[in-house]
Amino acid sequence: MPGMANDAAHIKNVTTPSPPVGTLVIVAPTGAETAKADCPQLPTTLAELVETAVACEAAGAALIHIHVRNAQHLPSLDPVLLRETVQAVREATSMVIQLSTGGSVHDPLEKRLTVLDAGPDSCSLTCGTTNFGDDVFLNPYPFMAQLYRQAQEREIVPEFELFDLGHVAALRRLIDAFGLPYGGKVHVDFITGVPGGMPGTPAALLAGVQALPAEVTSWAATGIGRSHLPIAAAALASGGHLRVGMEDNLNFAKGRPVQRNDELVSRAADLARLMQRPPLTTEQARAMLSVKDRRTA
Ligand code: KMH
Ligand code: ZN
Repeated sequence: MPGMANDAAHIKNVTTPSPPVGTLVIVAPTGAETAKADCPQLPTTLAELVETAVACEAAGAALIHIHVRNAQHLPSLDPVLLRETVQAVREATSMVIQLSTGGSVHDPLEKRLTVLDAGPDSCSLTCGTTNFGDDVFLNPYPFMAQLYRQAQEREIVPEFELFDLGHVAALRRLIDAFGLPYGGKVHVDFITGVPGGMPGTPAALLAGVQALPAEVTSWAATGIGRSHLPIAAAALASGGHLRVGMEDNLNFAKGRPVQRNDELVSRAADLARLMQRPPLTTEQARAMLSVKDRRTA
């Protein structure tokens, strides 16, 4: 090319920002919405959950987002079950353990705050009320503020769950009011495709990403149901991390139900490797999120 000083210089792109070197793969294996009777392979017992956690860690997941079920396989915020679960998963894996404070749409706000008593490394913190199918997932600002403060005091790293664009503004308000979360990092997760929340499209995801406060240090995304793969691809292409799991998606492909959570983790890990952003190890994930090491406590 005329005027080109060095033959290869024109293919050395120095104007594109480098993406994060690795990919945090989060697994959400159970959730609160699917009935065991409808999906017997859903991990609902402690033994099933621990087996799932071990398999997902081996497949590349570094953070597990946990909803606990009781002996009847129903969603539960029982403090004993929560403590036993945290302890068992902590003994069996090195994954960052995140407890859901969202629970099910039927859980009262006061009870959702008590989840922190179980001593997780991380907790979900949804940044606003959302229509959730025919139900309402309630997250009024005073509840969010209380959860934010309590997580700071207990040195638990929140993952800010954003179901809608307005949730980005609520995150801004929380940071302005209370400063940075414990550890100084701000990690968010876009949950797209919930009927009532932001659509599970790359365009909606990228609108959210562009609106994020400057304090955000990492973001992940998941798409519910059939938006699972497009959102994973869009997140990887845009510098985001991934959440997968049966909480969000019960079909591996059309007509092919998910049998095990680690199938979804393996596919996400493969995609991440293909995009030159291999799955983060649990130690890398702990450093990225600045979680407190509770493993020897
Ligand atoms: N089960 C949903 C109503 C969270 O874990 O924090 C709420 C949810 C979010 O799953
Ligand atoms: Zn959840």
